[in-house]
Amino acid sequence: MTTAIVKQSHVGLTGSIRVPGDKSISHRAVMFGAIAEGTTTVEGFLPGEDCLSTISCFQKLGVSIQQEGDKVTINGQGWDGLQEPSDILDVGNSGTTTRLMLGILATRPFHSVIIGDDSIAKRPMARVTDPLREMGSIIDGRDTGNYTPLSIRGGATKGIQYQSKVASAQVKSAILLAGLQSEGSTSVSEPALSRDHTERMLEAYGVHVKREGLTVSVEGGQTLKAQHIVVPGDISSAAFFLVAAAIVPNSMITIQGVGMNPTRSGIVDVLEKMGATMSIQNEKLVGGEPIADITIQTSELQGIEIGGDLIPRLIDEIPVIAVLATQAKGKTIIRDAEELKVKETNRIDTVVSELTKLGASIQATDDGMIIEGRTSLQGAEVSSFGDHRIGMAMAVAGLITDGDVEINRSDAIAVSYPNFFQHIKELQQD
Ligand code: SPQ
Repeated sequence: MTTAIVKQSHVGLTGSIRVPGDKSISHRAVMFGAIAEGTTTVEGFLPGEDCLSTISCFQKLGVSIQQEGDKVTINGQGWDGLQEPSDILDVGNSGTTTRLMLGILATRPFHSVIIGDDSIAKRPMARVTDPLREMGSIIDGRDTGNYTPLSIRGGATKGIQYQSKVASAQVKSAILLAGLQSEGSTSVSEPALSRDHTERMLEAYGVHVKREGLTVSVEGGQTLKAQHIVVPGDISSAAFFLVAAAIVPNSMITIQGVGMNPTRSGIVDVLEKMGATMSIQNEKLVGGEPIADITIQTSELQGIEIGGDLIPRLIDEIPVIAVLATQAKGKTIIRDAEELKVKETNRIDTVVSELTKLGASIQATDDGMIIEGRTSLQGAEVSSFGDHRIGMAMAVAGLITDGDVEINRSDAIAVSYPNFFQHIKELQQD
């Protein structure tokens, strides 16, 4: 077990960093390149463990992929270039790999078996396997196909009009990917808009995607053409440093080239609503995704209420928003966030248990949490429980605790941010 010790920062965080490439976009760049015709090149790819799992799965499916740091080359041979794997497809800790790959395999006429780590084995897959079975794919697994290991034999599938109960980009993407090689048209409607990287990137790969309000549809029989993809900085990774700079005294930092897709930028709205002093510069479009530089400094913060359609726009940032809320005056209420229970950990439980150990006034609710600020936090021994976002949220808290925070299982951070601790050091030295 790896343990990281984080000490209170006696200096403010200053300077400028560029966070690693967006995890959601990196996965999609590789997967779509693998089913496209021709050579796709990716720059700004996130070489985190989750995205490396995606590369390894598609290599096992017969696709030639070369990766060196943040550069990837994928020699796609179209949909038919995928071949029956002779080995199990191991997704590691990655929910995105599992669910999107299921959507791709749903129409491939061969057999595959998908496994992952202990955390993946607890994450519900019926939200994807049920609609894919409805389309005609043969899928089985533990609990009749709800949990890994999963086996899938794709085949002649038919399009569906699917009404999803959850706002989930993974559900939406899996069904749309299957729809691309199914008979007729396929549509997915969701209760609130989830991240739209699949829609944007499929369009970049030459696919016709129709969007109407909360419904996205595609026609069957579509192929993808190889592209050059530039991956923006991951706003979910930037969030840890935006919060750190807002709460560590005497800080002022700039994060360059951050993805500002409106379906992901809820953290910026929250910081603004809480009263953070921040500015956004150099806004531009890169490969169909908006990016910008964000400057933020130590701020006086107020508690707020967070819920409704804002939740899918910041779902992965809630662990670090909880840390932020401990330093805001008054109450912060997070509601409508039941989806937190089915992430790498039950993030309502893990956030509440670990922040309580640091002395936060925080209470779990059925669909979120209530945090009372402002509290002085104390050092303690905590765990990431194998969840990268819990590990990094604890490290950010450790920058302001009186006494050290010892984070067990800190190696989980490499899932999405391999150079996280290096970036903390750099901002402490500027
Ligand atoms: O890939 P994984 O493990 O599901 O990763 C997480 C994360 O915190 O990094 C969630 F645990 O992000 C998901 C996100 O919550 C990535 C994602 C995507 O790339 O499509 C979509 C969201 O999940 P969902 O279930 O709402 O679609």
